[in-house]
Amino acid sequence: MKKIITYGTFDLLHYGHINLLKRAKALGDYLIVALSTDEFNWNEKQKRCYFSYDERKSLLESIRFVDLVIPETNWEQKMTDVDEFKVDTFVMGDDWEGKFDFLKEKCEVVYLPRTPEISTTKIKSDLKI
Ligand code: C2G
Repeated sequence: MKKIITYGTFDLLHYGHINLLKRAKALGDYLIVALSTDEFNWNEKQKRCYFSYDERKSLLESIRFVDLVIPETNWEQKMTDVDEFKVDTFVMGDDWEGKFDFLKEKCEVVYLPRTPEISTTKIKSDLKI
């Protein structure tokens, strides 16, 4: 079984996220999503989520491409996650191109093109939230 892992906030879940998860799953048989906790988002990414971790987790778990959701609580956990879950491929959108190449010693690293026209920031500004 080929195991894939990806990381993110996935707040205001939209089709750009779904496109990423769909393509990530197509690279293997089992997709793990490491979902940024509310604390990690605020402390490390200065992102305040609209939906809580539990709400974002339940949304992701309802997506047929997603097999397991685990918490992302720090930047450093990727190296241990890859070992602990016996991951074959690490996937991120190409806005992160090159940032996680250190994982190449442990697994395949794939950066997929982002869906260019959509983002949570755009949704919020379009809705004037
Ligand atoms: N994404 C995409 N197209 C978009 C928006 C997002 O392909 N229009 C991808 C991103 O490239 C990322 C994933 O969807 O791979 C999740 O996006 P975010 O929730 O914005 O993730 P981010 O805040 O970048 O957190 O340790 C890594 C971080 O947790 C990534």
